[in-house]
Amino acid sequence: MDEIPESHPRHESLTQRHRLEAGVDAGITSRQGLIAHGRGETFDYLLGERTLPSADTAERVAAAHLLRADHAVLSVNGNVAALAPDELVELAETVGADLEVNLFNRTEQRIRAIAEHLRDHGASEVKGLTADARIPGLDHERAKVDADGIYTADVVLVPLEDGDRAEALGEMGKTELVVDLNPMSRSAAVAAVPIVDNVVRALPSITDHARDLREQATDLDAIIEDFDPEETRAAAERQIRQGTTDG
Ligand code: PTJ
Repeated sequence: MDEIPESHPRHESLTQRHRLEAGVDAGITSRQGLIAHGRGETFDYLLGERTLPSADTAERVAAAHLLRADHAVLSVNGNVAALAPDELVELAETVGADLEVNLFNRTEQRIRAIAEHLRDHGASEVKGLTADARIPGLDHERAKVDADGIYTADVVLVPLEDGDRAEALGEMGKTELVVDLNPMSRSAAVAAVPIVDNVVRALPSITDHARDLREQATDLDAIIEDFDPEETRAAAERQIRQGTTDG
């Protein structure tokens, strides 16, 4: 990463690519993760590589859900682990959530590498290794979860999700907070709180909102009830299709 000067106009974007390359080399990120990132980059470019006001609102609502939860879990895949390990650990600590590794291209080796990576970045406990429960209705590897983690959580934050599991978690009655740069994705469509933003910006923003909400003893129920998930997706879609700035 040293070779990209900070003054380079694509510095942030190139840094993210380097993190993912390093993630693949370290056995954390899957090669498919590089393709998924490329898709995300396109949406991010069209969104102006910034947090839209509508996404910021969604991030505040996500913070409210995480603070109000009985048992919140942040689901971790190979992309988010490579892109934002510090931010994941900080958010988990701030809102008292568990971190659980849950992979689409699951191997024991990758699960262990990601758990170790998160511990290197300060996580005290990382779930996902036990995998003693299954999400009903899913026939791929993402169904494998910890009984005392995602399986029993009431609120789950799922960055860069695939639509299948997003739907299955919703059917289990969980409140899903989905970070996905594509407002038209199935995951965003089924989420209680779709956050159309880059996970690199979304996680620290949720943490900041959680601190503010707690400091100001804000009424969490009111924030959550006022939120319209369709409107936040529509605002992002308008930005992408028309380049309007009312997002
Ligand atoms: O680590 P694994 O094995 O669990 O695999 C993770 C990936 C991401 C490879 C897997 O879940 C996958 O294939 O995902 P999809 O179906 O390609 O969906 C990824 C979604 O995330 C797409 O809608 C992208 O636009 C979006 N996305 C990509 N990068 C980012 C992003 N959203 C937010 N922040 C990003 N940095």
